[in-house]
Amino acid sequence: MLVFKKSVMVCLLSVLVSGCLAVESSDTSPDTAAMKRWQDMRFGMFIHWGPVALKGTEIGWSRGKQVPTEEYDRLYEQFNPIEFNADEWAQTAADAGMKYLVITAKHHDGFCLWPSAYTDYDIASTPFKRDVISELARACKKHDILFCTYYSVCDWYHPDYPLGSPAGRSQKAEHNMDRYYAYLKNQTKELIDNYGPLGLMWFDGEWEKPWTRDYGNGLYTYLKDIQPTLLINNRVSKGRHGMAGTTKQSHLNAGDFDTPEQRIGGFNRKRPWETCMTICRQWAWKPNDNMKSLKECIQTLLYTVGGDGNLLFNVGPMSDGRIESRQVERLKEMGDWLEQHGDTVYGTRGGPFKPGKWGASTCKDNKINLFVMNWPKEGPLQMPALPMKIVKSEIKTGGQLRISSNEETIDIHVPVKDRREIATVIELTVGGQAFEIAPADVALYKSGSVAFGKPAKASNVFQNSEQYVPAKALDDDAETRWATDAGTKEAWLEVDLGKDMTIDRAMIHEGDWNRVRKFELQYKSGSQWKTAYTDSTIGAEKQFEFSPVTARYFRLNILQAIEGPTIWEFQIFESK
Ligand code: H79
Repeated sequence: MLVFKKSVMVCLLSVLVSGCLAVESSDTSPDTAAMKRWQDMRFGMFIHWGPVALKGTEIGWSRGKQVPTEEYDRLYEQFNPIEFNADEWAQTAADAGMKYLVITAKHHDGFCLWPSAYTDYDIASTPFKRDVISELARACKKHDILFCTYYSVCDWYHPDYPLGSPAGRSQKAEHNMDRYYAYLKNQTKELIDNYGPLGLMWFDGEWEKPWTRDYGNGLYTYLKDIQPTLLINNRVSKGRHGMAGTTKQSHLNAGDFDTPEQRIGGFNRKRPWETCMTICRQWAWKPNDNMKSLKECIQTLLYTVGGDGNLLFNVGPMSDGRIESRQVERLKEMGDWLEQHGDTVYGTRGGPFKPGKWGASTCKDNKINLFVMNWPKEGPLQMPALPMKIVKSEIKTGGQLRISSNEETIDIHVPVKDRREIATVIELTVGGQAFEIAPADVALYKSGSVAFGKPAKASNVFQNSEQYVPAKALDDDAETRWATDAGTKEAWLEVDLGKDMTIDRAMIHEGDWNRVRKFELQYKSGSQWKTAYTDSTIGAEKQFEFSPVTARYFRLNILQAIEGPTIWEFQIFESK
């Protein structure tokens, strides 16, 4: 009891003194200039490399699986990448239009790419001996690329770290987490001291049990004290929503940005984020791995920046030290595109038109860049009207452009022959700061639903992910959805039409999920919800009519579901 009281007191005091809870205090928010500099870069190179390249299996994860642990842990004895040329790697990144680089100084397998004073399981013990991290840091500096390191907080090799394999299937006999934590602090400090200042420290492996929020938040403040301009990802602490990479309780869990993995993050201007994604399938080199097409590569970048995020694009160099030539070529092709259109990417912010099937947009000062990636089957692409005048418009990928606008829409006409396979780039110059325009959805096909693009609320959102917000059911895009947490049996989605409207028809699309067993369509009358229609299942494109009701707020109320319901589209129509 005494202890409890004391801790409450301390909490209250620290709230009074620092003005807010632990990680919200000034020493745990990122350096503003460093954050802006990094966000302006938008595109970086991720490198996963180590002795495992000798096997061509996945770094860390293949240890004790495809490769027996004893064999994996001795690969370093043969690691001799004599073709390694840091200058070439930095040149490849620069030619791709990448502005920063993050390399696996240490992955989950514990091997260190630099000669560490705290372990012999490092590059100095290989036949190669050379300090890869040092050579790369220097080459990056020369090519004006911001150098950064990846460091896994889980270490399946280190005797002090409790777990010995993924999912803790093997435990070490004499582990000592506090001692391991000291090792980890020494090593990360060593990286900053020897190769810093670093752009960012990219942590990973934090989901494992031995890693606690206290360890994470402690490490965060420890490193920020050493280098205040250092940026640190959210995986330093706990609270990551799986591969979506967003952060639960970001006021409690340190971290400067979110980290969606192998997927593009949802539109978010409030919290910085960076998608990490592989150019092939595997993080580490794999022979004949499936490589992404140029279209996939560039569209991934554009959808990411259009959502206001950065892209950290991964290559896994081979065991001889070279990056596969087909990957170098693909990256160069991205660089060629950026050479032409870099001003629409670097230093821009996502929006104001939110990414969707149609494409994505970025903005800077009085310019809006549209990346149109899909067109309606017929007619022009219709964008919602802007609260600012369009003073000029230009098609940057060549050809003809005609724009006609009225109070509600901006119609973008580009003849089929002038539409580009990857993205048709259009620049709009507006009569004000484009970033101040409220972000809006764009529909490729218009349903005519009055709920389209209107403010929405929901009982819950799957992992609080931007990707599954209720707006996704109101965007006339049947490929995006509102999703609820696993195990949800009852849920609602509410829309505010902004004014009273008379509705007598609806279309709800649950795809082939068929999880709903009972639902009702409701409208608000005074402070009460009333039911306009009720039914059992939904399924694909369910259309129904009911006696006209007039209200401003409508909701889909799911009364019974067999699993967390997902709704791809919720459309309601005015009675004619
Ligand atoms: O370094 C690359 C991968 O080796 C590493 N992160 C990228 C940057 C990676 N870590 N984990 N994974 C890849 C996939 C693992 C997913 C899971 Fe989990 C770990 C599933 C359950 C535990 C993370 C935490 C996702 C959900 C909870």
